[in-house]
Amino acid sequence: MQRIDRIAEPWGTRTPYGPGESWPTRVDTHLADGLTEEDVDRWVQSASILHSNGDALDIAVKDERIVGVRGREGDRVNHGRLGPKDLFGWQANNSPERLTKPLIRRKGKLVETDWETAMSAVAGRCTELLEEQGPSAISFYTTGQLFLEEYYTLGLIAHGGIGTNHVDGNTRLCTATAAAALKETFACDGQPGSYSDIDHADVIALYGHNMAETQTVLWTRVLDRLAGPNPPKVVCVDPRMTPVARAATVHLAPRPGTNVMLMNALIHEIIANGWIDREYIQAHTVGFDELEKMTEEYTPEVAAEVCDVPAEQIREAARVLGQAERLLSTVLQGFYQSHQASAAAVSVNNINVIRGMLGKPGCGILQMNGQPTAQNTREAGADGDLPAFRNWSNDSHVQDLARVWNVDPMEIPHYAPPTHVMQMMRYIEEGTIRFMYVTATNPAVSLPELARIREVLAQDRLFLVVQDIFLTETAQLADVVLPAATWGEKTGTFTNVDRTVHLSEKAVEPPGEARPDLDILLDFAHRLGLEDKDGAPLVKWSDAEGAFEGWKECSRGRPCDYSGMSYDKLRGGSGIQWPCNDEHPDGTERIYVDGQFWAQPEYCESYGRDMITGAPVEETEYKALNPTGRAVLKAAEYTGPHEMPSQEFPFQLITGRTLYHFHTRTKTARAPQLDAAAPEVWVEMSASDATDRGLTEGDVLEVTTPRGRVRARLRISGVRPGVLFLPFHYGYWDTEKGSQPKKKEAGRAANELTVTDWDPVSKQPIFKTAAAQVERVASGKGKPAPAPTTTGSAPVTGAVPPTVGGDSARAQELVGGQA
Ligand SMILES: Nc1nc2c(c(=O)[nH]1)N[C@H]1C(S)=C(S)[C@@H](COP(=O)(O)OP(=O)(O)OC[C@H]3O[C@@H](n4cnc5c(=O)[nH]c(N)nc54)[C@H](O)[C@@H]3O)O[C@H]1N2
Ligand SMILES: Nc1nc2c(c(=O)[nH]1)N[C@H]1C(S)=C(S)[C@@H](COP(=O)(O)OP(=O)(O)OC[C@H]3O[C@@H](n4cnc5c(=O)[nH]c(N)nc54)[C@H](O)[C@@H]3O)O[C@H]1N2
Ligand SMILES: [Mo]
Repeated sequence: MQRIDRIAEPWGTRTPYGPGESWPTRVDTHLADGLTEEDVDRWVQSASILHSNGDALDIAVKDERIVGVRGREGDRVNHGRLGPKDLFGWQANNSPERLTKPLIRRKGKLVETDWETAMSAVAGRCTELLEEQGPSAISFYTTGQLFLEEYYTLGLIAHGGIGTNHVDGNTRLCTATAAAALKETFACDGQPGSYSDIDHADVIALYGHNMAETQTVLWTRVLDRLAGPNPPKVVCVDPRMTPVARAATVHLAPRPGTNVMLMNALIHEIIANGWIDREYIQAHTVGFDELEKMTEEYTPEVAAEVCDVPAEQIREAARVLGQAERLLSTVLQGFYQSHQASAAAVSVNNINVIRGMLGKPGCGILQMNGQPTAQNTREAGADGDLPAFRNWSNDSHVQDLARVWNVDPMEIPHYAPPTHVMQMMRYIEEGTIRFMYVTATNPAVSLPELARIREVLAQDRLFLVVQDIFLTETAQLADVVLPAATWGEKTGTFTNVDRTVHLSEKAVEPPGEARPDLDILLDFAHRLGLEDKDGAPLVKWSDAEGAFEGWKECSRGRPCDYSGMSYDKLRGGSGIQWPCNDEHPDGTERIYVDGQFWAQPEYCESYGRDMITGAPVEETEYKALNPTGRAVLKAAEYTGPHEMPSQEFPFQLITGRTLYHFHTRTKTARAPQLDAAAPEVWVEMSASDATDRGLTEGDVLEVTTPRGRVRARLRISGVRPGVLFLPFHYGYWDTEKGSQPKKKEAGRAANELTVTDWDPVSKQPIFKTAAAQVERVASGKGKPAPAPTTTGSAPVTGAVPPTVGGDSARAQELVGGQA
């Protein structure tokens, strides 16, 4: 047993292993200072809620408080390991700043109130507007951080009860493109890959995915393969020198926004060299000829020019991908939040499909999720889609859902695609949406172009309900704030990237009067008097397990089939991968085995969209294209990013994450070890750009775009020349002033700068390319930027002290076989 500083060593100790072997276990534990395992009263089963990886863990409880966590050794996902956010993030639950009472706006100010007053205000205003204007006045904006049971209930209330089409999740900002890419290629959401593909792969390709910082435990698995015999080759596509890039066999650092150009060149090379599985293509796909034709002109030389990557490097990457025998591909925000997001992500699918690398150990695609429960937002229909991957443009699917809910099919809106959140903001701006119920998301920091968002959300004619666990920037704009219980204080299930479902049990009571999100939603439904077509209550459950049972029925026979699971079955052992049903009682490791897809016109979730315009494909067109339900190869030509550098704004700005923080930091800033590792915003620039401008590490800069300004210290890092990187974690709730930046004032949230623009197919906002300028406002006086040294933000100049956590950051590691 050893105690490791897991701030200084985020991935912990290596446990090397070889191809086809099982990943050794390593049980990681962190308890509050001074406590040992003997002091713990009980351990309660759960999984991590601070990323999409689904690290299984047990919550340590002492004196009815959470005092730590321990990885679950027997779980298929993490084999006992935990990442820094897992190890330290739980402390936020115990923060004295938690919301403990409902708040209501009186004379312009939020004041404490009781639940009765708060809920009758919420339900009352909703009812009024339904009478005045109808369902089009009402909108819901949820998250990827609640539980499956809560999303399913929310979707039922919004779609089956109120009948509004204005339902979306922050998953729109996050992994709408993952869903879109899977729907384009396989006509259905759901990840083809399994995490155990890492154990078998000989090539792992990461596209715009900084796995080392964003799924630290999954990266630990890759590091352990890299440290073992016959390691896999790693291909990394990222304009920054991330830890993934440093570990890569080939690192391509394209200009932001040029992913489709690069992908077309890679596909061109793979086809030109015959590195394709013609038999598989013939038997299981449609669209190959168009793909070949479309990519014909995209030679490595053409791409080299546009992407500013040497042609020889593109050839080298194509060779590695083309000669792989077991290829695992992963995709995340560097593709999803960049220009031509869906087209780029679909191209990654194309590579695996034309190489016939699907449904076999080591051959997988992970169109990654980011948030812990984002998969469930999508499955349960809380992102506006219909539950259980039903197709809103297939009338028989709508009828089937109406049967499950016992409502009239005409009451379920399906006349048009669901309203995405950026469109909802527009409708609020125009005044047609007048009620927005926000659950577990902080749009006043996370949406693009914040000056506009603040204005939209602060309007008097909008009734804004915010259900959160802290008084966030968004909550400060609300008419009613509802205090929620969170992870560890309520029970429910959630599903990670590789379809593994975990149960997370209630460990302790929530603080004060805070209530589980599910209970609040049930209360709301009852107050609205929502009924089914026989006059019985629409929502037929009163607790999480009841909601799960309802969901099982809704999912029966659909791809994401949970009908074979139960809370009992999820207790004790490992998480279970869907589909889990009579045929597969223990779940399903890999889908799309032997070229079998869920793409049949009658069964599929989606007929797809046009890759350039985003217009939905009609049923008849889809039937003609893909009558027997094969994988669809779709190609798109490259078009340049909308906002290109100019003389006034010479840089390309990208935004993203750091290892130690989660999103708008409402949780991680309240965990001292995590906060100290990256306490303030910074901006990254390459050494050559800094030298050209006479800037040094730590200088205080102002970054400007046509939308706003942000002030941050300079970190000279391995980002490619011409590009600036800003972490998007830093809002203003924890600043001295705690208030939004005034007009003309520099802020610290990256989204002061980002642009109101989205991908035409997935409607995901483009957070990763905008034109920007920098100006030095003060010398750093020798003080370095507050950025970590352990990550993609590692300094390349000057003497910057290494990021360490010290004694309070030591976690216990018990490597398998050690006693
Ligand atoms: N530590 C931590 N982990 C997290 C989260 C967190 O907040 N903190 N959030 C979770 C969530 S919700 C998500 S969605 C995931 C996100 O996980 P990631 O997608 O891995 O994280 P990002 O930093 O947003 O972006 C990844 C990379 O995209 C690169 N990039 C930017 N523009 C381009 C481009 O045009 N082309 C290419 N090829 N690359 C580009 C950036 O340099 C960056 O390194 O992380 C999850 N895990
Ligand atoms: N510029 C830029 N912007 C981005 C991104 C980027 O890379 N760059 N990434 C985008 C992505 S991928 C994402 S996922 C979003 C994330 O953006 P947000 O969703 O706005 O970020 P969070 O801070 O995770 O907000 C979640 C909120 O839910 C609250 N919460 C936590 N648990 C519970 C619970 O159990 N119940 C309730 N009711 N509330 C709870 C938290 O306190 C927090 O306020 O940001 C997006 N915005
Ligand atoms: Mo995300």
